[in-house]
Amino acid sequence: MYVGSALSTQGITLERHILEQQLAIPGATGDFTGLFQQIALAAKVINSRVRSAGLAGILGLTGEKNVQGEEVQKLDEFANNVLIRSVEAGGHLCVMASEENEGIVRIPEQFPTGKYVLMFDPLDGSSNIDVDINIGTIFSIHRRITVGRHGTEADCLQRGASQVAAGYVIYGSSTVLVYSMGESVHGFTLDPAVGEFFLSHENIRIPKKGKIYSVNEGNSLLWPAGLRRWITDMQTPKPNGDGTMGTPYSARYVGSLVADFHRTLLKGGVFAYPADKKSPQGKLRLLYEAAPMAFLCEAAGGAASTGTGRILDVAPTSLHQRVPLYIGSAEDVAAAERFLREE
Ligand code: P6P
Repeated sequence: MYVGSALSTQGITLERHILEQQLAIPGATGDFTGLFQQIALAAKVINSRVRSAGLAGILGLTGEKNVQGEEVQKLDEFANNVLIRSVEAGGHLCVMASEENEGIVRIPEQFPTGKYVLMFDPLDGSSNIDVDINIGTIFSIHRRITVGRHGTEADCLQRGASQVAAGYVIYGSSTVLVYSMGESVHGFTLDPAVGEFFLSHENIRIPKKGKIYSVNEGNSLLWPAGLRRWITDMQTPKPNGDGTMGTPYSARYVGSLVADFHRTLLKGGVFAYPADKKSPQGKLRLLYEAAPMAFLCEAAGGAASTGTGRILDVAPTSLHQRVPLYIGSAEDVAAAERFLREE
């Protein structure tokens, strides 16, 4: 949703908004604002490259593989480098982790370190780059729990409930940055005319119940019976209670987590990447995909579950561990958990 340059005159910038949010947090030092500014700068640079990728001939594969064993798209690599370079010198971080890096990303010796931990998926949904489908950047911020100049993997392996902030940038029909510090969720649309993010979605609240489900039904033969019964239930019209029949849920699936989650956050409903016979832990990564999205969803009044428990309560054991994900409107996620219990 691009509302034109009206934002540029009356709009609240991301920086102003974060400063105001910071003022509400006792003891906040402004460190946060600096870190967010660096993340926003990286988003603008990535956005610029994503928008011109087709012209710049950087689509397609570099031929190398990332830690997930997936072909690394040139844009993936570029986005990863931009994010790391944008934040490593600011003195706000003690350690980073990225989908594109097997181990932790250390702060170079020439730079100061700080009290935060940043984990990210630099360009989620990158397999959609060549077909011009929305992609995104996802980030998660924790406070460090170790002492010493550099952070360690232990600083990264914290429960999602201890995040101090999380967010994503969706490179879609417009470029929107959505973030939360835990209490509320806000969206900012990039005004390309001035290169600033302006408040466009204040205090996002997800509907308690929706009418859209989002799952890759190509995997349905691999699903447990309870999961199939859940999907069938949403496809079945229910009586309205006044003698008329309701309508079934609609199915929407982009295949890009940021796009499917952004729609779910704004319109309600549920997105799921379940565990199945092929992926016993699901496909999505806990630390830099499921946990930040769960943080945002709960802050907006929704829910996020592994199918049997709260995503934000999962105790991580490795940087790239996968987790099943059911996320969206609270009543829809609760229904999924009910059907999964009925194995
Ligand atoms: P599938 C993109 O590759 C991604 O990691 C997420 O963005 C997306 O939700 C999921 O995988 C799609 O996976 O198996 O349905 O193609």
